[in-house]
Amino acid sequence: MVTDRRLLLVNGPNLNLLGTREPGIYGTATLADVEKLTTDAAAARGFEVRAVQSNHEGVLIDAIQDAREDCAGIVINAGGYTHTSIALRDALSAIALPVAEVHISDLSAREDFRQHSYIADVAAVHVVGEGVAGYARAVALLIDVITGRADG
Ligand code: CA2
Repeated sequence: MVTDRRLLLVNGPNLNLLGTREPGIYGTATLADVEKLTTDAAAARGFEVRAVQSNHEGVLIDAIQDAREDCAGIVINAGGYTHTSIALRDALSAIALPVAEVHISDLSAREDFRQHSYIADVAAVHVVGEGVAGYARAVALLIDVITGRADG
């Protein structure tokens, strides 16, 4: 049985700029819109969301470590750290909670340096290139994993 019906939503560097620049790649929704749609998707399944966005790697790692205490899973768009941060990957691996990796854009259609994710193989769920709606799908798939309805 799941006792902590709470998810941690992690958005990494520059995602605070959503809706202000590069709408052709990232759309027009703001970070507040993303946090609301994620919260609504979780609420539909009886979960709450704690949201964190930071441009600082250590702040993200602290939030991930703290999730051990009271969260059942993590939805993460690590932004550019996806492609660079072994430390973030180690934190996700260490806490042993199910992870859903989300990317707004279709990484497979972008630059070579975006083709590798250090997070991919510690995540049970991957939603890539579905715009911000992908956060809602990631929540649904992650909750399926948490509640044992599927394995990602
Ligand atoms: O597609 C995604 O969600 C990314 O994680 C977004 C990251 C990028 O480094 C990854 O390769 C893919 C960048 C987030 C930057 O977000 C901005 C939003 C609006 C304007 C400028 C940047």
